[in-house]
Amino acid sequence: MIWNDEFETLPREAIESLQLKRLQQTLERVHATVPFYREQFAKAGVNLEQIKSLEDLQRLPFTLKQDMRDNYPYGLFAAPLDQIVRIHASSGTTGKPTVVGYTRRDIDNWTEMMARSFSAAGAHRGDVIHNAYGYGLFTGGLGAHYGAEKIGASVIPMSGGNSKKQLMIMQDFGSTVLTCTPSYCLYLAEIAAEEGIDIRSLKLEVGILGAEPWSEKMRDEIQEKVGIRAIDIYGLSEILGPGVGIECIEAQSGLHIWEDHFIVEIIDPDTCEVLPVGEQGELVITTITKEGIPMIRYRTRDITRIIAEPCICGRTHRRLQRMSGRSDDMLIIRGVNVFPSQIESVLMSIEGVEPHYMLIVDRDENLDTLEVQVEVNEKTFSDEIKVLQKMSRTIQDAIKDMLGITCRVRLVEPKTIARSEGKSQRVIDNRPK
Ligand code: DLL
Repeated sequence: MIWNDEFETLPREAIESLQLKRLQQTLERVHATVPFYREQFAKAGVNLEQIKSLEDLQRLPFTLKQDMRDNYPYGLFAAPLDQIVRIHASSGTTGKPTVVGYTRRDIDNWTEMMARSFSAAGAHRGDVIHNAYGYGLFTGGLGAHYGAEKIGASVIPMSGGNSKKQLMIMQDFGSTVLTCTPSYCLYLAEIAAEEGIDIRSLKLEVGILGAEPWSEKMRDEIQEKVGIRAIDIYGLSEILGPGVGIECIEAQSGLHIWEDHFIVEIIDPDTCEVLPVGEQGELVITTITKEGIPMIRYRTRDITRIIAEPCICGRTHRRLQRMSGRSDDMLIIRGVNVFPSQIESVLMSIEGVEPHYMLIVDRDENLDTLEVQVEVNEKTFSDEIKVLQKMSRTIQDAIKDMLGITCRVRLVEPKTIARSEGKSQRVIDNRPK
């Protein structure tokens, strides 16, 4: 169902003229209230009167995660604290977190975007939404929560962790929609099997899964194992939280971006040049309705491409292809660029392999090495050594064929690779920095 027919089906020209108007308002707002942007625009020699078309956005400088860190905690806020009703932060792996603030109107818009997203995924009033995204500084839990309430569904604020209890609640409360990371969804399936619960027999119909990269093959695996339709949802705290974009259940192909709230560009991450529509590169997002912390040309580091073709669902907002990964997670192994999701696709296409793997990168006498550790199912693991050797070989050859890199494959016993209740970590890079 389309939640907001008026805005979700706007003709292209109407979207673009709305974008331009809102962009100009946002630029005025940040220019007036955020010294960082004022300085950035001055340094780039841009005068706001020069921004007369959407193309003119390209004259403006990019904003980086480091800029948020440099202005920690509130330096990029465009509203005084007494108008900020919510603060979230993303932990990051090193240093200070990045902090974001929402005005009441920002929360309303976010809730609207999540309501659109749930509706696009096929959720509606009457659904029991089991929300296993973490509640707290992470945006996943509360972001999904407000949207779920907005559409009139019954939301269970589970948060992550305590997997056996999650399953009990799902069974007893009749959860129909599950929201969590794709890796946690698989983990729940595994715990269910251990507990003797047939997860496919639960009332679950849809999984709204995101917050980490996953492959099309992983989707097949989840749909099959859990007996649900698995929908990809994208977002990032710097821009909003969950709900920046979502797949529609009709096509399950590409994530509609709410273009009345965001302008997307794709750039070449090395040259920073804007690429033509359809080409793959780094996603750059400008927010055009946010008040608390608007972002101008934020470099997400996420790699995707814009799909301009119309979608069968009737929404006119353009789609982004499933993220291949982050440019900073891209491994360069002996000069070859590899995303973990590409290796995942290869692994998932091999019979007997489980969807749990870890990539270990190291350096040996100046040469990069890659070890792929992957779990195999019980049956395969108890097979003769010859069978296992053959399987390692098959995986090695498939990776070589697809990606052109030679790796070492280590088949490991079921359940030996660490499971995650939130975002999974699939790469350990031991190379000296
Ligand atoms: O992960 C927000 C979110 C919550 C999205 C729940 C979806 C569902 P951050 O913690 O700031 O926010 O992490 C954002 O996670 O830049 C991507 O690299 C990655 N990411 C998020 N969704 C997807 C996805 C939330 N569907 C970062 N596919 C982003 C691939 C994703 N990567």
